[in-house]
Amino acid sequence: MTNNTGSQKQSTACQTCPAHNAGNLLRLGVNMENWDYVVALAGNPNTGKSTVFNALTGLKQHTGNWPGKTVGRAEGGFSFGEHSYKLIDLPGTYSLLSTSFDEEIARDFILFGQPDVTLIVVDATRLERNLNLVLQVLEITDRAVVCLNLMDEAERHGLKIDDRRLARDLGVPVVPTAARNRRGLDDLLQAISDVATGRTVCRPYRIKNQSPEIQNSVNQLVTMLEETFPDLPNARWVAMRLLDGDQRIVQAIRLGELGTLSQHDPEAEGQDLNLELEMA
Ligand SMILES: Nc1nc2c(ncn2[C@@H]2O[C@H](COP(=O)(O)OP(=O)(O)OP(=O)(O)O)[C@@H](O)[C@H]2O)c(=O)[nH]1
Ligand SMILES: [Mg+2]
Repeated sequence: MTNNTGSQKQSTACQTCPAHNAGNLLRLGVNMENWDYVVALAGNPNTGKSTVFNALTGLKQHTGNWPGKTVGRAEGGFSFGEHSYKLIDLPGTYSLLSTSFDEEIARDFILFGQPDVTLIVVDATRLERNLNLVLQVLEITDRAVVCLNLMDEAERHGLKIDDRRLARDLGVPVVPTAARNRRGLDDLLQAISDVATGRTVCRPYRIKNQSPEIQNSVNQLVTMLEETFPDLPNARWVAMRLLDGDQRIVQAIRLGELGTLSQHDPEAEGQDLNLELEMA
């Protein structure tokens, strides 16, 4: 992850200006006809995604263990600095290779919804398990922020996490938060804004040890996929899934619906069922 020199100067100079503060956050609720950037909330179940969503949009997406569990996609808006953002709350998912219905909604949006920034909310007390999804998301996007949530719980358990080292190793910003107490949210907003505007350029960690045979097969498939689905954002990932025999992806290709997997109809699928639209 790097900051280019000009913007580094700018961001130092900005430290004292009002645009740098969470005070500059404007919660827009559902009033978001125009937005500059789309931010998707990804993460394992129960890591605090909806808590972050509520804090930033002012909406009241239910939180907590079942029945607070998010079952569909919810959308809300906020503005920060000079830009407005559409935030998409998604059901929790352990993996982008999942097949349960809940997890498919999240997976399809993260993969094919083309968010400008993917905000991955992780449980700081279960970092190792949560990093599985982080690494998968970093395989498919250059623009991600890790929200290291439940830091209050981690501290209570005496856990110390070197978040700077983690950011260096992952190649994307890592922001420690305790979203329920709104701790760290100003830094989180700044990191989202920096990645969205390109002020921060991520260098995500990618797994490199592929054999030449696999690389060759992937390249051949990528060429064919790009010819058939010119708007596909993740042809390389789709090629890997095909080689792995992912039936959901095979079926989507057969039906010609690969590019539209993210466009679920919220009403038809009972999404937003647990979203109360009044402001907090
Ligand atoms: N202690 C503590 N609790 C938190 C924090 N953030 C969220 N929680 C709590 O964790 C529980 C789960 O939060 P949610 O926001 O519903 O989590 P989620 O990721 O949206 O869950 P799913 O939609 O089921 O994936 C709730 O009881 C929250 O109040 C935090 O930073 N610290
Ligand atoms: Mg949720």
